[in-house]
Amino acid sequence: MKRRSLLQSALGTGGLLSLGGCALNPLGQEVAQLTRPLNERIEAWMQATTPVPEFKRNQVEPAALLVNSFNGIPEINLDNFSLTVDGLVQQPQQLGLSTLGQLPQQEIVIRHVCVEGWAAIVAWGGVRLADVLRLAEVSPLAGYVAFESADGYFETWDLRTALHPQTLLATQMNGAPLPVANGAPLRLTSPLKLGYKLSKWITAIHVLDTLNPHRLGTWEDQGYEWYAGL
Ligand SMILES: Nc1nc2c(c(=O)[nH]1)N[C@H]1C(S)=C(S)[C@@H](COP(=O)(O)O)O[C@H]1N2
Ligand SMILES: [Mo]
Repeated sequence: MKRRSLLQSALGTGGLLSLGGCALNPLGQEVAQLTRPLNERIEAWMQATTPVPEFKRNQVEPAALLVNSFNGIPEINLDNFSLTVDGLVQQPQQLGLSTLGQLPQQEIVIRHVCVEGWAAIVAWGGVRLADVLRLAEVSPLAGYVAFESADGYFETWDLRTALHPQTLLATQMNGAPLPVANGAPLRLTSPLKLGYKLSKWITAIHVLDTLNPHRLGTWEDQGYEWYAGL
């Protein structure tokens, strides 16, 4: 039902009506084949936009957030820092921090959960990853996103969770600039993923159509679950 109405609005009813009797069926099928991946993506997007309930600002637990870094704290030169967005996109980007600062800013108050057995309610501020990906014009063939970090950490995500409006590239934590230990200048945060999916010190985002099963992520390649949903 949904798919049919989307297809109709995409083509315009006039276009469909103007096709003659026997041309309608074969062409209609062909169009349905061609547009199916895009329609599924739009449906996935609509499902994904259900907001996850958040905590109140006065519920944050600053002392409960432990620093968890497998490879120390990398040195990042902020003067020439830029975030790369490339892969299956129409407009690859090199985004400086001032450009990211001009995008709409959002704060989310969510629980960070580490599989090692601790959790903390944190207020994160920053830009929606969806807004950053939109700047790059993601191809309808894309299905995954890979994140590279300055400490060598690597992660891959499904595009649907990446596009969720509460998935942020954070630059603020509990109302202050994000500390370097927690991933400054840019780290992922989302109420939909476990801690190890939330890469700190992100330097590059690659948009992908398929995943390399041997390169799913720093912990995933050692047996941790890939989706890691909360
Ligand atoms: N680049 C990078 N990102 C990372 C990690 C890391 O070691 N390197 N550790 C992950 C894990 S296991 C967790 S729980 C969180 C911890 O975030 P925090 O140090 O800000 O509490 O970061 C995640 N992102
Ligand atoms: Mo973690």
